[in-house]
Amino acid sequence: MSKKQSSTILVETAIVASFAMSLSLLPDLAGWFTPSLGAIPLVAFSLKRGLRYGLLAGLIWGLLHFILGRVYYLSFYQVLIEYLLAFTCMGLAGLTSHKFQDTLKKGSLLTSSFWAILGITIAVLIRYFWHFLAGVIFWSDYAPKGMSPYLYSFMVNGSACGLTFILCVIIFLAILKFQSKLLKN
Ligand code: 218
Repeated sequence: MSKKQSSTILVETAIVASFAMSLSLLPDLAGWFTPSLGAIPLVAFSLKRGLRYGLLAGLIWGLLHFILGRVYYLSFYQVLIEYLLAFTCMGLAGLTSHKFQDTLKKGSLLTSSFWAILGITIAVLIRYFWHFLAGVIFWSDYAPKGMSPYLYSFMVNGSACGLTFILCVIIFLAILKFQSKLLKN
């Protein structure tokens, strides 16, 4: 890849991270149960440009929460897990990027959808695993009286995880069907 290409992709990375952050700023309707809209551009970008740029975009998305004062701080390790580790993990969708690109170039929409959905599943599950863990360790005081912290964290983060996954898959498949050139590396 030429120097010009890689600097263009770095600019794209910053733009995608900012777009994800601006979607995170939209008012949420159901608190921590709300799906993460910013995950949509992030997984699409990771599948297009690959793992390294995806992880970098996720990290920048996480860091932007600090700059904009949108971090919910309970403790140092909670913030590290939820805003650096968890957000960076969204870029793991790039793990299947090569397979996705190969099959997309061959024109096989069904196989490329399979690889994309696999990448999205890995990224969303691992991200929300970290939120689940942080929920058990750091957020248990917020659980309704008598409810196990595991069940509470699973209900909150499991719902957000499921909704985020469904949204990412539906919108990604729509882009793949109608504007697949946007997703080609
Ligand atoms: C049970 C519980 N409540 C709240 C949180 C915090 N949390 C959950 C999901 C996503 C994010 C990142 C910002 O959107 C945060 C901080 C939790 N982990 N568990």
